[in-house]
Amino acid sequence: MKKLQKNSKYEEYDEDGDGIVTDEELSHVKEIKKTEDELRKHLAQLRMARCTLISMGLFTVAMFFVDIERVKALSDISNLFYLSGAGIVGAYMGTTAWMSRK
Ligand SMILES: [Ca+2]
Repeated sequence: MKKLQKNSKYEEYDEDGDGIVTDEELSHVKEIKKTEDELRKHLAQLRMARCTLISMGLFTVAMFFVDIERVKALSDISNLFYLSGAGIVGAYMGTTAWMSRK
């Protein structure tokens, strides 16, 4: 019987832990990798949406402590900031809802 080398990177594919990587277990590898990739991607998007929401909140709070003159001068930029931030969060929520439909 063939065995895997010690500490082989393919050891994780032995799903039932009997020390033998069967053909059936190997056939699951592709699926596992795909799911892991999707999870990583989803986590990155979640972080991005979270950071955007938090920074929008912080920006709003910061506006209360800034002179009204400066707020007026920055109004064009802050409008863009809010719109693009809402776009990112909205796109995240939309794609998440659409993906989980499957
Ligand atoms: Ca096994």
